[in-house]
Amino acid sequence: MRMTRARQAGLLALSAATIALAAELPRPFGPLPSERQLKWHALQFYGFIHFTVNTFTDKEWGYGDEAETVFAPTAFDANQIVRTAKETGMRGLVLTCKHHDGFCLWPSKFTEHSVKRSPWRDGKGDMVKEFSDACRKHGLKFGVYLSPWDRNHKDYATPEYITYYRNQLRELLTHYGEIFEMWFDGANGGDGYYGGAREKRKIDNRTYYDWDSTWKIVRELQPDACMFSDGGPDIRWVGNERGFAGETCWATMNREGLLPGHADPKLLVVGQRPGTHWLPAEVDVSIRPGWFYHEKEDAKVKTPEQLVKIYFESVGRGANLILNLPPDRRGLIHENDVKSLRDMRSILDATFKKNLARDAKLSASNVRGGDKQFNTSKLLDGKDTTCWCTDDDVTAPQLTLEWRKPVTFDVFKVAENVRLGQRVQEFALDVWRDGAWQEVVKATSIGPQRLLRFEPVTTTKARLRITSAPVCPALAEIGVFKQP
Ligand code: FUL
Repeated sequence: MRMTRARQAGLLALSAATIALAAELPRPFGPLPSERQLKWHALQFYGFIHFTVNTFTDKEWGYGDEAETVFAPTAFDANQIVRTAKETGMRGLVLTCKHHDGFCLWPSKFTEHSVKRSPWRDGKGDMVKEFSDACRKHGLKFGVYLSPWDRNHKDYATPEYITYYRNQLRELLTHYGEIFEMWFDGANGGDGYYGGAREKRKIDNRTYYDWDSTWKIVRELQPDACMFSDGGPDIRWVGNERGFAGETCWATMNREGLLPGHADPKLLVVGQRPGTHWLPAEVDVSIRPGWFYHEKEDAKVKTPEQLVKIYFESVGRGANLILNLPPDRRGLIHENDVKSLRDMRSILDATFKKNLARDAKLSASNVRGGDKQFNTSKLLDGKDTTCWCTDDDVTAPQLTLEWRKPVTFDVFKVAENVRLGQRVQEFALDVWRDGAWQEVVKATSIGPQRLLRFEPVTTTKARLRITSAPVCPALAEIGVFKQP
């Protein structure tokens, strides 16, 4: 049978329309991550280095009157520190270039209160440079912390100090290569040395720092750097320093009015849905009780099991983890800390060595447009840019995993394609036991990665149920693991 020209054209147009329809990703939902935030999400786990005069005076917050000569590490080695971080899975380091006491780890042009006057490297050293060079050598990202509060500076609380602060910020953002994260601390404790005044100085931390202008400097000098503070603008504090994100943790938040030192910890830990901005949480916690090294805490280093728990409750809840490793008076990471970190790494490596989902047959209750570019194979392709997604009206789909022989597992991993927003509200995992489906675990919020731990189960079938979502889900990856 011969087709008329018109019919032929009609068919062609129809199939083109079907292809165009099927090839379309779902429309994004809610606030979306920026490119710089996406790069930051990919890091997941990195280190914090707290090092200054406090290490030598045995304090947590220096008053600002410390003599520069106290800063005297005897065997400082940035490579030992960076190697330790790298070996244990960290992908970057953020250094306290200046903590609240005002002492600078680099020879700033704008003050003498720095390594210039210390015996370290005969006053000719630049610790920020040694750290940033070592990070680059070992393939780690480098970030900086510059405390807004300065208990040493005579001008603190006047407009002159803001100029000083911004000058220092410019030094750090121009002389040390690419910066992945700029850490703005919200602490402003009041009293200090302040050039000898030894008094209490109060500022209004909503207006004093004029954050909008300060943030502009960072954008201009380091456009790819994510800025951290209580309220972003790129990354939010998680609201506690104990090492956990909320059991429900949205990567979104209402950002209006949030500033360093100005946000409600109870909201920060959970985030807000849908929120006005993509503002993911960073979990900051120290491997020891304090942020700085104290010999008396040598026996209080967190155990490998505690660190693994922190990992699951931060990275496993869609946040990033910044784990503090305080160098000791030698200028090295103490042996106890190194041991705990290595053992944590071994546990995590053994846990994630084999993804049992790879041995399973995957089937879904719906695949968007029946199109193979959105099918379940995308859940195991190791890419966070692809996804299994469903038709627009299918917001509660199911995914089944079937094994030929029984498998035992106690960790479930799921990730969303966050380029399309944080879509899923609630989900559950079931396993087939005694001839019926039984729920093992349920949770809210997925985001860039969700890890759930539970008592080991042995089964031949598992099922992920998306139980609530305002739009069709778009899942990037899944995983099924057994802890050692
Ligand atoms: C806090 C500071 O006051 C601590 O000393 C530490 O630097 C921590 C990371 O942030 O706000």
